[in-house]
Amino acid sequence: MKIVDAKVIVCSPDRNFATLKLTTDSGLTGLGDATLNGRELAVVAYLQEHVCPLLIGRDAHRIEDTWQYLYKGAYWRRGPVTMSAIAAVDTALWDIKAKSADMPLYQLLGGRSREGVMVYGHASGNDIPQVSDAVGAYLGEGYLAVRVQCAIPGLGSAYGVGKDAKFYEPAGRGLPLESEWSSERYLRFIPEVLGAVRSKFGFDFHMLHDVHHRLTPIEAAHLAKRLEEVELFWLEDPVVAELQEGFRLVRQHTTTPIATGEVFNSIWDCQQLIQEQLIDFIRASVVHTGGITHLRRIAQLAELYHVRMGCHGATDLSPVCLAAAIHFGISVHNFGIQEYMPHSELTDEVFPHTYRFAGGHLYPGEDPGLGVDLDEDLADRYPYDPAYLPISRKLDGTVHNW
Ligand code: EZ4
Ligand code: CO
Repeated sequence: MKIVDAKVIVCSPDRNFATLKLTTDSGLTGLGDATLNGRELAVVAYLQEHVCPLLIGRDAHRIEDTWQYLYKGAYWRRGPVTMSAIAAVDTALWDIKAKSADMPLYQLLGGRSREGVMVYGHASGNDIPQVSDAVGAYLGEGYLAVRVQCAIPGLGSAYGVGKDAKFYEPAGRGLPLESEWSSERYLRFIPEVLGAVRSKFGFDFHMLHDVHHRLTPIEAAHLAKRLEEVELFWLEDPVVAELQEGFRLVRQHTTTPIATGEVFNSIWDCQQLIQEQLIDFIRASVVHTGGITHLRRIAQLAELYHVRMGCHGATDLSPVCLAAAIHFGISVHNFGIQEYMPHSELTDEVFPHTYRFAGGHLYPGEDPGLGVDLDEDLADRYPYDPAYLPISRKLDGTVHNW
C-alpha cells in the first residue's frame, strides 16, 4: 500500500490548526495533527518543503521505518518543529493502518486496558466565588477531576483564567499580548484559593493546579509543601524544565505529586526526570512528541519508574490529536489522566469525530482508524489567522516565563 498524496491543510475554525492528510493507492486516507501553537507555519513549511516529497511512493505500512527515516534521516534531531512534523506523519500512518485492519486504533495498540479515559476539566475565575462556581459546574457535569486556576489580586491577568469560566484559550489574534506576573503575590494567594475549594467541595474529587513554569525551584518547593494539605492530584510545571535538576530540589521537600512535559518533544527531555523519579506524571503529547510511535516509547520508559501518562490536551491540540490521545490512553498500561478542553462547536464541525464524553471520561468511537475526519470544504472557509501566546513580564518589566 503506497502513499500517493501528502497534503497539509491549514485552517482557523475559531483557532489555528495544521493537519497532514495522507492518501494511499488503495484509497485509504489518514490524518495527523501538526499544530504548534503560535509557530504553526514553521511546521507547515517543514512538512510541505521537506517531508511530503519524501513520502510519495513509500509503503504506508512501514510506520517504524518511516519514523526512523524522518528522524535519523534529517540529521538535525529533536526540537518542536521537527517532532511535530514527524508526529503528523506517524499519526496519519497509524490512522491508515487501523483503517486497513478495519479496527479502531486502540485495538492495534493492544486493546483496552480500561473502559474509558479519565479527563480533567478547567475551572477558573476572577475571584474565589467565581472559581467555586466553575468547580461546582464541572462536578455537576460528572467530572471526576478539575484543574483550578484563579486571577491574582493586584495582577491584571493570570495564566489559566479565561473570559468564560469554563473555556480557556490562551492564544490571541494578532501580535502577542503582554501579561504581568508577580511570584510573591501568586504564592501568597493561591493556597487560599485551593483551600477554599477543598473546604467547599471536599476531597472526593481530583484537584489539579498548573503553575505554568513560573517559579524558581525553591519557590516551587515551598508552594508544593504548603499545598500538601489540599491533596492535589498533581502540581503541574512548578518550574521550567530546561534545568531538569531543578525538580530534585522540589522533590526533596514535598510529597505533592508533580507533572511536567507539555513542552517536551522527545524521550530525551523526559529521561532524567523519569529515571530519577523526580515526577509522577509525564505530559508529553502525541502531536509535539513525535507521534504515537515515540509516545509509546516514553510511556514504556515511564512505566518502569512508576510514572504515569497525563497527556497535554488543550484546545491548541486538534481533535485529531485528542482522538489519538484517547486511543493511546485507553490502551496504555500506565495511564493517569487526560487533559480535556472541549473544542468550539465550529472546530468540531470542521473535524467530525466519533469520540465522546460521558461521566468524567472520554471514549473512543468504534469506527476503523482514529475516528476523525476533516471537512476540507468547510475548513477552506476559515483561513489561517495569525495568533500568539502572551508574553509575561514581572512588575518591573523583566520578561518572565509565560
Ligand atoms: O499553555 O496549550 O496545561 N495546559 C496548558 C496550556 C498551554 C497551551 C500552550 O499552547 O498549560 O494552556
Ligand atoms: Co500546562
